[in-house]
Amino acid sequence: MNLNQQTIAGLAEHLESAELRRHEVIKITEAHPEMDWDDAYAIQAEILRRKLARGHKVVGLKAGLTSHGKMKQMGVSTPVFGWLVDYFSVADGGEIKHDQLIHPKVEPEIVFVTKKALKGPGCHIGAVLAATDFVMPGIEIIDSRYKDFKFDLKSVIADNCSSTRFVLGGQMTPVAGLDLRTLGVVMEKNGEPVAIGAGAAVLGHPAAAIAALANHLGARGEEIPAGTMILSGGVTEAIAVNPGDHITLRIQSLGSVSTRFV
Ligand code: OOG
Ligand code: MG
Repeated sequence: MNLNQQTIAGLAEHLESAELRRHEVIKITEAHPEMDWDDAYAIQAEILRRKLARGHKVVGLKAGLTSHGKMKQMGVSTPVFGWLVDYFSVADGGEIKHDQLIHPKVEPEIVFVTKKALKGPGCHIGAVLAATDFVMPGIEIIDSRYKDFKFDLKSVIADNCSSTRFVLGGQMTPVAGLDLRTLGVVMEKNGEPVAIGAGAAVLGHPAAAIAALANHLGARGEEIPAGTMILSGGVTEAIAVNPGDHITLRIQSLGSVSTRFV
Protein backbone atom coordinates (compact mmCIF):
# COMPACT_ATOMS: atom_id res chain seq x y z
CA MET A 1 0.00 0.00 0.00
CA ASN A 2 1.21 3.49 -0.82
CA LEU A 3 -1.46 5.67 0.80
CA ASN A 4 -1.70 6.29 4.54
CA GLN A 5 -4.88 5.68 6.55
CA GLN A 6 -5.73 9.37 6.68
CA THR A 7 -5.59 9.69 2.89
CA ILE A 8 -7.67 6.52 2.45
CA ALA A 9 -10.31 7.84 4.87
CA GLY A 10 -10.34 11.23 3.10
CA LEU A 11 -10.78 9.68 -0.35
CA ALA A 12 -13.57 7.41 0.95
CA GLU A 13 -15.42 10.43 2.33
CA HIS A 14 -14.85 12.32 -0.95
CA LEU A 15 -16.30 9.48 -3.07
CA GLU A 16 -19.18 8.70 -0.72
CA SER A 17 -20.22 12.32 -0.54
CA ALA A 18 -20.22 12.46 -4.37
CA GLU A 19 -22.67 9.52 -4.27
CA LEU A 20 -24.88 10.98 -1.54
CA ARG A 21 -24.89 14.53 -2.98
CA ARG A 22 -25.14 13.31 -6.57
CA HIS A 23 -22.26 15.11 -8.16
CA GLU A 24 -19.34 14.07 -10.36
CA VAL A 25 -15.71 14.14 -9.23
CA ILE A 26 -12.39 13.86 -11.06
CA LYS A 27 -10.90 10.35 -10.99
CA ILE A 28 -8.84 10.06 -7.83
CA THR A 29 -5.69 8.67 -9.48
CA GLU A 30 -5.15 12.17 -10.96
CA ALA A 31 -4.24 13.49 -7.50
CA HIS A 32 -2.86 10.14 -6.23
CA PRO A 33 -1.01 8.43 -9.11
CA GLU A 34 0.94 6.31 -6.59
CA MET A 35 -2.27 4.57 -5.44
CA ASP A 36 -2.04 0.74 -5.77
CA TRP A 37 -4.66 -2.06 -5.96
CA ASP A 38 -4.71 -2.60 -2.20
CA ASP A 39 -5.20 1.13 -1.65
CA ALA A 40 -8.14 1.05 -4.07
CA TYR A 41 -9.83 -1.86 -2.25
CA ALA A 42 -9.02 -0.21 1.11
CA ILE A 43 -10.88 2.96 0.02
CA GLN A 44 -13.82 0.80 -1.13
CA ALA A 45 -13.81 -0.99 2.28
CA GLU A 46 -13.72 2.34 4.11
CA ILE A 47 -16.83 3.54 2.20
CA LEU A 48 -18.57 0.33 3.32
CA ARG A 49 -17.43 0.88 6.92
CA ARG A 50 -19.02 4.35 6.83
CA LYS A 51 -22.33 2.89 5.60
CA LEU A 52 -22.34 0.04 8.16
CA ALA A 53 -21.68 2.60 10.92
CA ARG A 54 -24.88 4.37 9.79
CA GLY A 55 -26.86 1.12 10.13
CA HIS A 56 -26.83 -0.13 6.52
CA LYS A 57 -26.38 -3.86 5.84
CA VAL A 58 -24.52 -5.76 3.12
CA VAL A 59 -27.09 -7.65 1.01
CA GLY A 60 -24.83 -9.00 -1.75
CA LEU A 61 -21.60 -8.86 -3.72
CA LYS A 62 -20.78 -8.15 -7.35
CA ALA A 63 -18.25 -8.81 -10.04
CA GLY A 64 -17.86 -6.21 -12.78
CA LEU A 65 -16.04 -5.71 -16.07
CA THR A 66 -16.40 -9.46 -16.64
CA SER A 67 -17.62 -9.31 -20.25
CA HIS A 68 -15.87 -8.25 -23.43
CA GLY A 69 -18.70 -5.74 -24.07
CA LYS A 70 -18.08 -4.02 -20.75
CA MET A 71 -14.29 -4.17 -20.94
CA LYS A 72 -14.36 -2.62 -24.41
CA GLN A 73 -16.86 0.05 -23.38
CA MET A 74 -14.79 1.11 -20.37
CA GLY A 75 -11.33 0.53 -21.92
CA VAL A 76 -10.12 -1.87 -19.21
CA SER A 77 -9.22 -5.57 -19.09
CA THR A 78 -9.51 -7.00 -15.55
CA PRO A 79 -12.61 -7.90 -13.50
CA VAL A 80 -13.33 -5.86 -10.38
CA PHE A 81 -15.34 -6.69 -7.26
CA GLY A 82 -17.61 -4.75 -4.93
CA TRP A 83 -20.43 -4.92 -2.38
CA LEU A 84 -24.16 -4.13 -2.43
CA VAL A 85 -26.03 -2.65 0.55
CA ASP A 86 -29.70 -2.65 1.55
CA TYR A 87 -30.79 0.68 0.04
CA PHE A 88 -29.46 -0.35 -3.41
CA SER A 89 -32.29 -2.90 -3.71
CA VAL A 90 -35.33 -1.90 -5.84
CA ALA A 91 -38.45 -4.11 -6.11
CA ASP A 92 -39.22 -5.80 -9.43
CA GLY A 93 -41.35 -3.34 -11.44
CA GLY A 94 -40.42 -0.54 -9.03
CA GLU A 95 -39.50 3.06 -9.81
CA ILE A 96 -36.06 4.63 -9.61
CA LYS A 97 -35.85 8.39 -9.20
CA HIS A 98 -33.41 9.52 -11.88
CA ASP A 99 -32.57 12.75 -10.05
CA GLN A 100 -31.28 10.76 -7.07
CA LEU A 101 -28.47 9.54 -9.32
CA ILE A 102 -25.78 11.28 -11.41
CA HIS A 103 -25.76 9.65 -14.88
CA PRO A 104 -27.17 6.13 -14.44
CA LYS A 105 -26.79 3.23 -16.87
CA VAL A 106 -28.40 -0.22 -16.79
CA GLU A 107 -26.81 -3.64 -17.31
CA PRO A 108 -28.31 -7.11 -17.87
CA GLU A 109 -26.90 -9.59 -15.33
CA ILE A 110 -27.18 -13.23 -14.35
CA VAL A 111 -27.48 -13.31 -10.56
CA PHE A 112 -26.27 -16.22 -8.41
CA VAL A 113 -27.41 -17.14 -4.90
CA THR A 114 -25.15 -19.59 -3.07
CA LYS A 115 -26.15 -22.40 -0.70
CA LYS A 116 -22.59 -23.29 0.37
CA ALA A 117 -19.56 -21.14 1.17
CA LEU A 118 -17.01 -20.68 -1.63
CA LYS A 119 -13.38 -20.21 -0.75
CA GLY A 120 -10.39 -19.53 -3.00
CA PRO A 121 -7.67 -19.91 -4.11
CA GLY A 122 -8.44 -22.60 -6.65
CA CYS A 123 -12.17 -21.99 -6.90
CA HIS A 124 -13.50 -23.02 -10.35
CA ILE A 125 -16.84 -23.14 -12.16
CA GLY A 126 -17.51 -26.72 -10.98
CA ALA A 127 -17.27 -25.63 -7.33
CA VAL A 128 -19.44 -22.60 -8.06
CA LEU A 129 -22.18 -24.63 -9.76
CA ALA A 130 -22.16 -27.18 -6.91
CA ALA A 131 -22.53 -24.34 -4.38
CA THR A 132 -25.26 -22.46 -6.31
CA ASP A 133 -28.75 -22.56 -4.87
CA PHE A 134 -30.32 -20.81 -7.89
CA VAL A 135 -29.79 -18.18 -10.56
CA MET A 136 -32.16 -15.36 -11.56
CA PRO A 137 -32.24 -12.26 -13.79
CA GLY A 138 -31.08 -8.93 -12.38
CA ILE A 139 -30.85 -5.39 -13.73
CA GLU A 140 -27.89 -3.56 -12.27
CA ILE A 141 -27.96 0.24 -12.25
CA ILE A 142 -24.44 1.67 -12.23
CA ASP A 143 -23.62 5.34 -11.66
CA SER A 144 -19.91 6.10 -11.68
CA ARG A 145 -19.16 9.06 -9.48
CA TYR A 146 -16.47 10.07 -12.01
CA LYS A 147 -16.92 12.82 -14.57
CA ASP A 148 -18.39 11.50 -17.84
CA PHE A 149 -18.17 7.89 -16.52
CA LYS A 150 -14.43 7.97 -17.36
CA PHE A 151 -12.03 6.16 -15.05
CA ASP A 152 -9.14 3.72 -14.70
CA LEU A 153 -9.34 0.42 -12.79
CA LYS A 154 -8.00 1.70 -9.48
CA SER A 155 -10.35 4.69 -9.47
CA VAL A 156 -13.40 2.53 -10.26
CA ILE A 157 -12.51 -0.06 -7.59
CA ALA A 158 -12.25 2.71 -4.97
CA ASP A 159 -15.71 3.92 -6.13
CA ASN A 160 -17.14 0.45 -5.32
CA CYS A 161 -17.30 -0.35 -9.04
CA SER A 162 -19.94 2.31 -9.77
CA SER A 163 -22.58 0.38 -7.78
CA THR A 164 -25.82 2.14 -6.96
CA ARG A 165 -29.02 0.08 -7.39
CA PHE A 166 -30.16 -3.39 -8.50
CA VAL A 167 -33.48 -5.05 -9.32
CA LEU A 168 -33.98 -8.81 -8.96
CA GLY A 169 -36.88 -10.76 -10.43
CA GLY A 170 -37.91 -13.62 -12.67
CA GLN A 171 -37.72 -17.24 -11.58
CA MET A 172 -35.33 -18.60 -8.96
CA THR A 173 -33.92 -21.33 -11.21
CA PRO A 174 -31.64 -24.23 -10.15
CA VAL A 175 -28.60 -24.60 -12.42
CA ALA A 176 -28.90 -28.38 -12.93
CA GLY A 177 -30.01 -28.88 -16.53
CA LEU A 178 -29.19 -25.28 -17.56
CA ASP A 179 -26.28 -24.34 -19.79
CA LEU A 180 -25.50 -20.86 -18.50
CA ARG A 181 -23.24 -20.19 -21.51
CA THR A 182 -26.03 -20.38 -24.05
CA LEU A 183 -28.75 -18.59 -22.07
CA GLY A 184 -30.11 -15.80 -24.26
CA VAL A 185 -30.21 -12.32 -22.70
CA VAL A 186 -32.40 -9.51 -24.07
CA MET A 187 -32.68 -6.10 -22.43
CA GLU A 188 -35.40 -3.74 -23.69
CA LYS A 189 -35.71 0.02 -23.28
CA ASN A 190 -39.26 1.26 -23.87
CA GLY A 191 -40.13 -2.00 -25.64
CA GLU A 192 -37.16 -1.99 -28.04
CA PRO A 193 -34.32 -4.51 -27.61
CA VAL A 194 -31.22 -2.39 -26.87
CA ALA A 195 -28.75 -5.02 -25.60
CA ILE A 196 -28.63 -8.67 -26.67
CA GLY A 197 -26.21 -11.36 -25.57
CA ALA A 198 -25.68 -14.79 -24.04
CA GLY A 199 -24.20 -15.99 -20.76
CA ALA A 200 -20.86 -16.95 -22.32
CA ALA A 201 -20.13 -13.23 -22.81
CA VAL A 202 -19.22 -13.23 -19.09
CA LEU A 203 -15.71 -14.77 -18.92
CA GLY A 204 -16.80 -17.69 -21.13
CA HIS A 205 -19.19 -18.88 -18.37
CA PRO A 206 -20.88 -16.64 -15.79
CA ALA A 207 -19.88 -19.04 -12.96
CA ALA A 208 -16.26 -18.07 -13.76
CA ALA A 209 -17.04 -14.56 -12.47
CA ILE A 210 -18.18 -16.02 -9.14
CA ALA A 211 -15.04 -18.21 -9.00
CA ALA A 212 -12.91 -15.13 -9.68
CA LEU A 213 -14.63 -13.34 -6.78
CA ALA A 214 -13.99 -16.33 -4.46
CA ASN A 215 -10.32 -16.34 -5.52
CA HIS A 216 -10.05 -12.57 -5.01
CA LEU A 217 -11.52 -12.88 -1.49
CA GLY A 218 -9.42 -16.00 -0.77
CA ALA A 219 -6.25 -13.98 -1.39
CA ARG A 220 -7.45 -11.74 1.48
CA GLY A 221 -8.38 -14.63 3.80
CA GLU A 222 -12.11 -14.14 3.16
CA GLU A 223 -14.80 -16.28 1.52
CA ILE A 224 -18.22 -16.01 -0.10
CA PRO A 225 -20.61 -17.17 2.65
CA ALA A 226 -23.51 -19.54 1.98
CA GLY A 227 -26.67 -17.61 1.11
CA THR A 228 -24.88 -14.79 -0.72
CA MET A 229 -26.49 -13.02 -3.68
CA ILE A 230 -23.91 -12.10 -6.34
CA LEU A 231 -24.22 -10.11 -9.57
CA SER A 232 -21.90 -11.82 -12.08
CA GLY A 233 -21.37 -8.73 -14.27
CA GLY A 234 -23.01 -7.01 -17.22
CA VAL A 235 -23.43 -9.39 -20.18
CA THR A 236 -23.42 -6.47 -22.67
CA GLU A 237 -22.27 -2.88 -22.58
CA ALA A 238 -24.25 -0.66 -20.19
CA ILE A 239 -27.12 1.47 -21.57
CA ALA A 240 -27.73 5.08 -20.45
CA VAL A 241 -31.23 5.87 -19.18
CA ASN A 242 -33.38 8.99 -18.85
CA PRO A 243 -36.47 9.82 -16.78
CA GLY A 244 -39.47 8.02 -18.30
CA ASP A 245 -37.47 5.04 -19.55
CA HIS A 246 -38.89 1.61 -18.85
CA ILE A 247 -36.35 -1.25 -18.76
CA THR A 248 -37.18 -4.95 -19.04
CA LEU A 249 -34.61 -7.75 -18.91
CA ARG A 250 -35.59 -11.17 -20.25
CA ILE A 251 -33.26 -14.14 -19.77
CA GLN A 252 -34.00 -17.47 -21.41
CA SER A 253 -35.42 -19.98 -18.87
CA LEU A 254 -35.04 -17.44 -16.01
CA GLY A 255 -37.98 -15.10 -16.71
CA SER A 256 -37.99 -11.31 -16.70
CA VAL A 257 -37.50 -8.32 -14.40
CA SER A 258 -38.27 -4.65 -14.97
CA THR A 259 -37.90 -1.15 -13.61
CA ARG A 260 -38.92 2.37 -14.58
CA PHE A 261 -36.97 5.63 -14.25
CA VAL A 262 -39.05 8.60 -13.17
C1 OOG B 1 -17.87 -0.43 -13.53
C2 OOG B 1 -18.89 -1.42 -13.03
C3 OOG B 1 -19.01 -2.59 -13.94
C4 OOG B 1 -20.26 -4.62 -14.62
O1 OOG B 1 -21.21 -5.40 -14.49
O2 OOG B 1 -19.43 -4.76 -15.52
C5 OOG B 1 -20.13 -3.51 -13.66
C6 OOG B 1 -18.46 0.46 -14.59
O3 OOG B 1 -18.56 0.05 -15.74
O4 OOG B 1 -18.79 1.61 -14.27
O5 OOG B 1 -20.92 -3.42 -12.76
MG1 MG C 1 -22.63 -4.75 -13.17
